Formats: sequence, structure tokens, C-alpha cells
Amino acid sequence: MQAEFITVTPQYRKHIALIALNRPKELNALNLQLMGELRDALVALDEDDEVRVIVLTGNERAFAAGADIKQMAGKGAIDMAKVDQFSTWDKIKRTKKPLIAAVSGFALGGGCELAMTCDMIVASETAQFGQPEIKIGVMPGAGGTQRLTRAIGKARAMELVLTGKFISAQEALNWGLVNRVVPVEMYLQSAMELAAEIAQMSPIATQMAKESVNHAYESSLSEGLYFERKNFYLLFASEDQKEGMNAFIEKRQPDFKGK
Ligand code: DAK
Repeated sequence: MQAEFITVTPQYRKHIALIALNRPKELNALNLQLMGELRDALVALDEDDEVRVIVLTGNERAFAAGADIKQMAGKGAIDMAKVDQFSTWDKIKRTKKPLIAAVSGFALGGGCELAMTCDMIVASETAQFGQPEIKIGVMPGAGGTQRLTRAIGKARAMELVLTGKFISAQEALNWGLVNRVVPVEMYLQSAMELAAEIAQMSPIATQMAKESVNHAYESSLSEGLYFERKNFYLLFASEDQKEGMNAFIEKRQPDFKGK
């Protein structure tokens, strides 16, 4: 089915898919339909062997200005629970392939949370990040209090969540929220360059490495190390491991097949 609020280009570059959020008039506010389309696109791209890395972007003015306030305003707690948006967000979080957010303009509330759900963030120098939910009488609901705190530390996260203030791309870089900041005309290209570097690697290894790094959030150090070790051993069952190591020994570039 054709998506209305996102555009998906499975082979934007070799092995790299691009998803662009596309509700420009509403600053890409994340309504339920958009989130469903995004979830479905990520599931499909995860199953597509030609895709190794996914870049998620918005437009120059906004990555996403948050969940759709107009859609939520009249809802009660039970309405929210029935809609169960968490299952959609959980599915997005479980994307196996590396996911890079290319952010320009506003990344606020659910928009900031969506960027943080990605594995890396490339920001344009005009990007602004924030969790302004407090200003509309609520609080972050899609991981903001947890992921922001882990990314930038308690003191800074507390200030952003309790005041709702925005930070610039440069501050986000200084605080470790984003990977790099580039001029606005370069942000998508820069995200593509990072994606292309990763797309050259064994797709099996990148997915297991991603899974292992993410495990650091959810386990004790000893559990995390155990998890990492299992994935490490498992990679020795792949043809890509043989190819990668033999290519090194034979002084040539590896040709990874994802097998
Ligand atoms: N929702 C709906 N419409 C929005 C919107 C939003 N979040 N943000 C902007 N828009 C709309 C505006 O209403 C306006 O529409 P019209 O009036 O033209 O019809 C249009 O986009 C352009 O916005 P502005 O005219 O306001 O543009 P400005 O440049 O003056 O201001 C702004 C830009 C980003 C500072 C401002 O629009 C703004 O403050 N927007 C709201 C930011 C915000 O509060 N975001 C947090 C929303 S709460 C959950 C998952 C996630 C969430 C909750 C639960 N579960 C899994 C359960 C997330 C919650 C949130 O994100």
C-alpha cells in the first residue's frame, strides 16, 4: 500500500535505504498513521537483503516536531492505552539494520525520541533538540526520560525535560547526543557517507554488533559481556567472517555477501 506520510526509497544508494517523513505543513508531527507507515516500512526494509543500512530523515525545517498534539489533545488515559502506540515504537526499536537519523530543524518531543531510537544521529547545524512535553502538561512517553539521560547525563536531561528548552546541534554534539554536525546543505549527504561506510561491512556482523551495543542499555555489565560473546562466536558461522579475514591475509578488499 502506498504510504501517505512517508516516502521510502529502498535503494537510494547501493545497499542504503532512505525513509523521509513527509508531513511538511505540520512539521512532520508524528500522527498514528505516519508511525504505522514508518513501522511497516522498517519491517519491510529489514526483510530486504539488498538493504544494509537505513537512513531516516525529515526535511530542512523539521525532522519531526513531536507527536501530533491535535490528535492527542482530546484523548483520555484509556484511549491512549487502547491505541497502544508502544507496540509500534517497540517494533521500530527492534529494527535489526543500522538506522541513522539525518536531522535538520526541529527534533522535539516524540521527534527527539525517534531520533534517539535510531543508532546514530547526523545533524545539520540548524537542528534543535528538545523534550518540550512539560510545556503542554505531560512528559516524554516514548523513551525520552531514559534515552536522553543515558546519552547526556542526569543533570542535563533533567534540565531539558523539566524546562522543555531546546538545545542547538552544537550543544547536542558537545553533550554526546549526536555523532556529527554539518552545514545544512550537507546533512543528508553526510548521513549517506556514514551509511556507505557501514554498508561496506558484513551485514550480519553489523546487525549483531548493533544488537550487542544496544544490549549495554538493558543489562548489567556481566550480562552484556555474555551477550556480546555469544554474538561474537556466532559470527564465526558466517561466510562473511571467512571472507573478511581471508581478504585481510590476502591483502585485498573483502566482498561481503551477507551470508
Ligand atoms: N503536533 C501537531 N501539529 C504541530 C506540531 C505537533 N507536535 N508541531 C507543529 N505543528 C503544526 C502547527 O500547529 C502549525 O499548524 P497550523 O497552525 O499551520 O495548522 C504548523 O505545524 C507549523 O507550526 P508553527 O506555526 O507552530 O511553526 P513555528 O515555526 O512558529 O513553531 C515549533 C515551531 C516547533 C516551535 C512549534 O510548532 C511547536 O512548539 N510545536 C510543538 C512542539 C511540541 O510540543 N512537541 C512535543 C509534542 S508531545 C508516545 C510516544 C510519543 C509521544 C507521546 C506518547 N507513546 C508511545 C505513548 C510524544 C509526545 C510529544 O511529542
